[in-house]
Amino acid sequence: MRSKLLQMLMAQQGKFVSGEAISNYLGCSRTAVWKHIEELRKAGYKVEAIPRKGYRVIHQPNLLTKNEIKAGLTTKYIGKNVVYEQSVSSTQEIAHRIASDGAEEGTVIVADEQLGGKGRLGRPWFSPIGSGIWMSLILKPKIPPQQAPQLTLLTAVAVIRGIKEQTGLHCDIKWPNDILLNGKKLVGILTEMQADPDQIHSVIIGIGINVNQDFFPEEIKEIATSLKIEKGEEINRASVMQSIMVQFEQLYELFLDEGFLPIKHMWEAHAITIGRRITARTITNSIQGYAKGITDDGVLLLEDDLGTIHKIYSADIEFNVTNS
Ligand code: BTX
Repeated sequence: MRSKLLQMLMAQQGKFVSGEAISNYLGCSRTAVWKHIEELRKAGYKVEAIPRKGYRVIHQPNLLTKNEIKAGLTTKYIGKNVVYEQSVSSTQEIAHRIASDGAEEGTVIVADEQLGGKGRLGRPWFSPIGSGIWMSLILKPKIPPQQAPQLTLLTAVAVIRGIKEQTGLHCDIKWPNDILLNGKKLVGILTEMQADPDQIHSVIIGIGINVNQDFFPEEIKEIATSLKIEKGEEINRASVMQSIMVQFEQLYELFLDEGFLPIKHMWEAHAITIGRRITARTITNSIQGYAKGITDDGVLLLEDDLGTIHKIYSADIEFNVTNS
């Protein structure tokens, strides 16, 4: 009931809705409406009540529960099913489990804290309580498995657009999956897949966004930043997450209709890797050279000093400061 009321109020976007309209919609008495409004207030919402006008929300608390994520969300399927947990090891693990159990495309798992947040290659992802967006998105695209990495690049564009919409901040992309703000890591994206050699069962996209942290642990304090640090004010996590989901759905539909090319162009517009001298460290070796661009499949093309072009499928990128 509280969730329905909240969704109705948020859909009005700050306009008043009468007590009568609410009681008709919820199928309960005006007194019951008032009690539900009181519950919202206890949860941290500021709800203005004016006789003959009704109610409107003038402030939302910075929560990231199912209610806040779904209230006012305009997507068709991304985020329509939300699984919220206060504290988990990793949202990726839950997403893998429920994806195999038949969770629908677009299902989102979000947690307020991760105790074992995962980065790539088994690295840790620092996910403290109440301050970031730690989410995993389940997709079931009918594309060949080798195209799945393109979804990482698509996600990066969606995240950058969502952040810009909510905060006005411009982020950069460092191939393949880092989103940087003023040169520091703001977002990490981890794409995992359940597939046979020729068929995808599901793609799990993990997105970790530093939103309201004021500081970071010693080991990453020089390389990490948050939206709050850069913007100088607290940011509403649910609004950022909603904008990202809306952007994601639009780009994902474009991708399924027209392929990767339009996404590639958008990605290139934000990429800071291309045209710079870099070192690419793969699991087996490290190659220095100029990043020439990405292929239509999202693979990085690196030209070494002998003029040989290397195709880099997965690596950590360092900028070579002397030449950049
Ligand atoms: P990555 O391997 O590119 O980045 C991991 C590295 O980033 C770490 O080794 C550390 O140096 C640094 N790091 C760790 N935590 C943070 C942080 N909060 N901010 C900035 N830098 C950090 C990136 O992997 C992929 C991360 C995906 C995280 C999401 S959160 C939701 C989902 N669940 C889950 O377990 N992982 C994904």
